[in-house]
Amino acid sequence: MLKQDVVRDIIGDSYTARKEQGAGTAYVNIALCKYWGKVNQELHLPYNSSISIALPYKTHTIVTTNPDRDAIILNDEVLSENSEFTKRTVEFLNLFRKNTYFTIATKNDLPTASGLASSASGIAALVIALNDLFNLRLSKRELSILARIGSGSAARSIHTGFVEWKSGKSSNESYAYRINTKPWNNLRIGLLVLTHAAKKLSSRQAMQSSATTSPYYSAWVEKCQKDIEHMKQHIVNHDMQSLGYLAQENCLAMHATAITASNPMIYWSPKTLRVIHQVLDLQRKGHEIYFTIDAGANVILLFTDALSKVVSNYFPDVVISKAQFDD
Ligand code: 2P0
Repeated sequence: MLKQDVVRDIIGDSYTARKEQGAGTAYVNIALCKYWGKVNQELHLPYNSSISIALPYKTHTIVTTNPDRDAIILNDEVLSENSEFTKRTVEFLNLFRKNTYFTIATKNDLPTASGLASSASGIAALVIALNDLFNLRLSKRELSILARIGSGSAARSIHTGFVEWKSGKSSNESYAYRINTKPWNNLRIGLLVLTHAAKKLSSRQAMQSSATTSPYYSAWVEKCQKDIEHMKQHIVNHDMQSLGYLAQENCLAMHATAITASNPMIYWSPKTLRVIHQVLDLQRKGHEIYFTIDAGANVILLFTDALSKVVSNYFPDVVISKAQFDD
């Protein structure tokens, strides 16, 4: 099965632009139980399920048809055909075009100091905008599957709140849904940008290298199966301490597979390691603060509002936000 078959299964062949423009908004997500490796590279079917929380930073995208060529406008700037962003967007649009081109105008509302990636919210917003343009009225499950074939973590950005992306055994089974729980209003997420340097190896390459060469990869997948079930309980219970420790442990296990790949990826900088030690010290002093780290050097802190002052004093550059629970 190819990506194109997934699209055809979901939207058929007879779709066309039904209005002048389609619009879509999607939020950034941070994984508490990580996605790290694919069983199926073409369809982005992951080895394990993952869980994320939405942040209040979003991508808003407007799509129109264009008779002449694709045009990609990012934050009011027309991008060149050769930019990575244009290439990735055009490649994804190829799955949806029938003798037509598109103009994509996309805006990211992320604080520049946040160090957050917008690729997941970007693909999710584009899928929602295409659904609107073609007036397809797809379900969130179908939108999540379409976002997944663009980029795995985008499957989760179709929703807000706490989200589980079920690994599934086939394309139809591999989608994200919102975990049913009441909003957790005093949860806080702190973003610590420690470097603006580009990654040396993309997550896509690094996760595959971990999956195929790390001696610990099978232990990681086994651990994830347990972590997912525990994490869901901690979310429903609003249990900061258990959620924080588990998110931290899951992150370290993911990084262990990257560090032990034959092409080792050590994403942490000396500054990252310093923050890790600072957080562990705070924990030993009894503070409920925890970290998670994605495929990069920046650190994400998890705590409740009661600790916001302590966190701001300790980490003056931290950008603190609530989680996003509204669509
Ligand atoms: C996550 N990451 O769960 C993990 C944690 C990075 C570290 O999802 O190849 O950009 O497009 O499916 O979604 C980054 O991977 O990879 C990611 P593709 P994606 O958030």
